[in-house]
Amino acid sequence: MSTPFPVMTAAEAAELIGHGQTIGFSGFTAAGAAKDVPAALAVRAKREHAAGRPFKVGVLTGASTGKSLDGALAEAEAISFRAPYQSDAGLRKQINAGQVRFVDMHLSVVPQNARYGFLGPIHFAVVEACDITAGGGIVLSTSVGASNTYLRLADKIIIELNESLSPQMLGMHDLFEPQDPPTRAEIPIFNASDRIGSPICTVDPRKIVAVVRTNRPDETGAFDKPTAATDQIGDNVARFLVAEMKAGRIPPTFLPLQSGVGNIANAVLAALGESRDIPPFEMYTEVLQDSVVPLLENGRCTFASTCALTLSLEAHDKVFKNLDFFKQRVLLRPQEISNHPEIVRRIGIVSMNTAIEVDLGGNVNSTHVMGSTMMNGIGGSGDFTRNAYLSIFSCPSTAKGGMISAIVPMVSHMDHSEHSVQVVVTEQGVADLRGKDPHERAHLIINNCAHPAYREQLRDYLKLTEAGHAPLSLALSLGMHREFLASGDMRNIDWAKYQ
Ligand code: 0RQ
Repeated sequence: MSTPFPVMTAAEAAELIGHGQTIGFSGFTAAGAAKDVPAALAVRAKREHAAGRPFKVGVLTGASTGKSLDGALAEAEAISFRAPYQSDAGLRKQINAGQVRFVDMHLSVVPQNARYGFLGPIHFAVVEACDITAGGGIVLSTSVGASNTYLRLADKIIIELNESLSPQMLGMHDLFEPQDPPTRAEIPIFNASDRIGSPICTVDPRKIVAVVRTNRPDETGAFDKPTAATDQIGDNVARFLVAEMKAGRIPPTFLPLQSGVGNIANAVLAALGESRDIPPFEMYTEVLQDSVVPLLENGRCTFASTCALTLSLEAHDKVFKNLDFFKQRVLLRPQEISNHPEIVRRIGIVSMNTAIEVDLGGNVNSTHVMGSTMMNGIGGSGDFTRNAYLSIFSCPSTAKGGMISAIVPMVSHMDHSEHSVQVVVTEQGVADLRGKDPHERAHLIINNCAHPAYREQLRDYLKLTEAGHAPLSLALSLGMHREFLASGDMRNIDWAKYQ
């Protein structure tokens, strides 16, 4: 591909970026994340640090990224500020040590916050693309994330032109940015497959200061093998949804599904795909993982609107070898649209996300271990949960070999409140919280979702709670967390110790 823009190496492009600047990178999960330029920027930062000069940048992305972006920049101690979601272990350490300022946000609001000026100036957009025209038309790659907004807002643009991606990706994206208040109109999506925007992102070509040719695949990690617990959770969700359909609370044509990231989400989708009682369904989601590829091939999933194709190398090859087939069935949207509350509410999404812990009121913590240690971030789980037709959270009933109960009297941090969480699922069973008062919820969650090793302790806690609308003891509600911090095992809880 010839291009009229300055072609340079990643190292040369990294030299254009200054200390203290903010960069909007492409990447929504490792899919479509910039790779060579951030890796080169990390090398530059190390060189600057060795020479005694400060070098840190603010990093905005779509969501998490790959090891060449968050991993390399964290390792080089080159990140001053990071938003909105990340999953790199090294960066997580720096965030929790207070070395990196991390601002967790609902993913759907990141682009509008950038437009409103809430995130400060964006000096550079560094975006992976699979094609670029002389007039500044950019065909994005395996995710959209917030790239369309960063490209428009940034002072300068660096494109990583990934030549390993088929240029035939043209047509897989649907790029649309809403107007800003006070004159915002509706987003005219009425079905998961509706196209409302442009397949390319057009930018002012004068802003493109560098094109870096690359051919690196996405740095997507492999999935862990399913466990008995993840399979059982998948099964429980599938059986619950079948019963809902049979009861007439889900239409016989079914509803579009959203599913989070990770092994549990992958297992849930696999189970839904296998269930012959669920009709072929659509997805309106933010991340499309491996398990959906065979479902698209065999027609169990008829259409998937997503923000990212987060695929292992094998699944990626499958899709790209048969791209025309998948282009008819998959659409990539900006995160502002894939996660937009307006669309989620309108088309009636069934949302399925993963919890770290759930409390007896039905409040969910998706982000912080023991209240203070950030795991990844809220991601899109709040965008979907709050606005879903039916919101489901699942998790194994215990963590860390049984020493932690995922069902606790009160969550140590709250991301999704009892007002938004409708159904809780563990490998033990399903607690359907709709229409239940706080006392009924507490009993349902203990009986149906808590691990048997914790049920008695949780029932004892309920006996010790004050009378009132909600069963809560201000003195004891974090007792199980305190016990874990004291003895390393929540099973040792003795409520008398904490009264
Ligand atoms: O720790 O990695 O040390 O083994 O948390 O837990 O069970 O492997 O599950 O990978 O699906 O992650 C909520 C973090 C779950 C994720 C969360 C420990 C556990 C393990 C991971 P190890 P699992 P997953 C779409 C929607 C928020 C964003 C979201 C997440 C590690 O799903 O980040 O949903 N969600 N976005 O041992 C202490 C507990 C624990 C615990 C689990 N109660 N206490 N540790 N762990 N429960 C995606 C996007 O928005 C892009």
